[in-house]
Amino acid sequence: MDYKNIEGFPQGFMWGASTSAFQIEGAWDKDGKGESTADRRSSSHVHQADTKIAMDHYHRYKEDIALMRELGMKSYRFSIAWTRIYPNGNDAKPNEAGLKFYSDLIDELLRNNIEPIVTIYHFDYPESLVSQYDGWVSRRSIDDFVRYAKTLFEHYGSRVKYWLPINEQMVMAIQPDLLGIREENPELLDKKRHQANHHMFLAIAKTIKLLREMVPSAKIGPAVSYITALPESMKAEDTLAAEDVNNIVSFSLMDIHYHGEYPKYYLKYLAERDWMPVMLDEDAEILKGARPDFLAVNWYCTMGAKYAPNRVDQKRVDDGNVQPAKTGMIEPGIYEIIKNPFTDYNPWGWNVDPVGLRLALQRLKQRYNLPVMITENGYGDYDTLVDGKIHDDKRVHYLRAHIEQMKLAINDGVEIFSYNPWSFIDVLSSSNGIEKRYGLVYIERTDSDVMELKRIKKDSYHYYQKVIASNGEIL
Ligand code: BGP
Repeated sequence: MDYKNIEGFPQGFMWGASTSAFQIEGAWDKDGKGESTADRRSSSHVHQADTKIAMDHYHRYKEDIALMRELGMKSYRFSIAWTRIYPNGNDAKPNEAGLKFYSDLIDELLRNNIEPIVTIYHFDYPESLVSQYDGWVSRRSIDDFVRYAKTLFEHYGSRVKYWLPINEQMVMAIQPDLLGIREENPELLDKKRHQANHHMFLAIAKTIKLLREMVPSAKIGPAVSYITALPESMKAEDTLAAEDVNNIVSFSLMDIHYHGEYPKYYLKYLAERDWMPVMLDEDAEILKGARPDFLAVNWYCTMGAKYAPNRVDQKRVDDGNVQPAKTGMIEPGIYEIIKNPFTDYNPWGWNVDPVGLRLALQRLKQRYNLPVMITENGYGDYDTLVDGKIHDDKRVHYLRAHIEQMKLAINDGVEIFSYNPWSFIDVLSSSNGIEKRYGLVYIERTDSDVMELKRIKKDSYHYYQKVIASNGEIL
């Protein structure tokens, strides 16, 4: 629907930006830090930058926060590396140096009037827990996660209001190498990844209840990879296929958190494939009554879907990338992901479809009616330095178009209270090293050469600065 009168962003709207620990910090084994699955995974990508130095944010966080302040950021969404706090994931005592690093970081943000939004765990699971007991596959993982979260609430609970327990749990269940699950047998791998997913649901529910006891004024919500699939045609079976993608990949997770139980369609999906995890009697009680305060959504693009008949010669196909539903991916009997001919694509096959964001936000309102913060949204591209500048016009276009649609969604009645595009500075992409850049700030380095790691403001930085200064009036 078009509007004649458009109301603006609410006062106090939190304009921010996002990063995660392993993608920017570097100092991967400094001051007692242990190895994470993200460290190991990145060093296996031989021609890509790894987590060892990354963007050296660990040593340059003050310089980075000064840039945030100059940009006008009101919030900053970052993650804590579990292996800085507990190098082995479950050590007898936390690592004081790790605690101090994040304490200093939070203080520096607050001094600069930037609200910290903290992801407790973003793709960087302690390797030691994988060796000790197969990580999330074991039920022991639940208590270790909750104990780690408790340590964070004890140390930072009085200073951090917004918490996100686990980033994109469903993506990790679809790409289980992110969880450190290394299993050759495909049937066993499927069992393990769904068992791990169930344990993450329980861990999040317990963490939400714990935060309510320890810091009643704090707010917590899951950080979800939110996919919006659109049907290829007007055939009802294609619409159903697109809805199935949305349900299986995104809404199942939000449904479980919101209702405190697995929805029937998801139970059927798991049971029919023989992927049902082991659930104990007590699990129903654990899941109940842990409704989040808000939804934190990572939303990038739409994708096309059509019905894929269940033929014997068809197998589940994906390309091993982190994005959970890529063109060509098939779930026989459910859907096939197809290219959308109406939209532009970035060089990695992610499309630009801003109206899809408005649709996605409307659906959240209809289904959950919870406040929403956007914790990721951004454009990955090869950026080239020309005369010391980055003219990232496509990223500026992407941001403008998505902010416009977010504004319309607010007019539609969706309660959105924070926007944190991905990413503040260039980060290591989860699968594509540093060549796939997202930042508002360029980091001068390549995959093979660390260079000086100079911070250079891109055109998108200057654009977003004006957006923030006008509270979204100048787009
Ligand atoms: C999300 C992750 C981020 C980030 C982003 C872009 O799934 O939460 O960590 O990596 O996607 O993905 P990529 O780096 O693969 O381009």
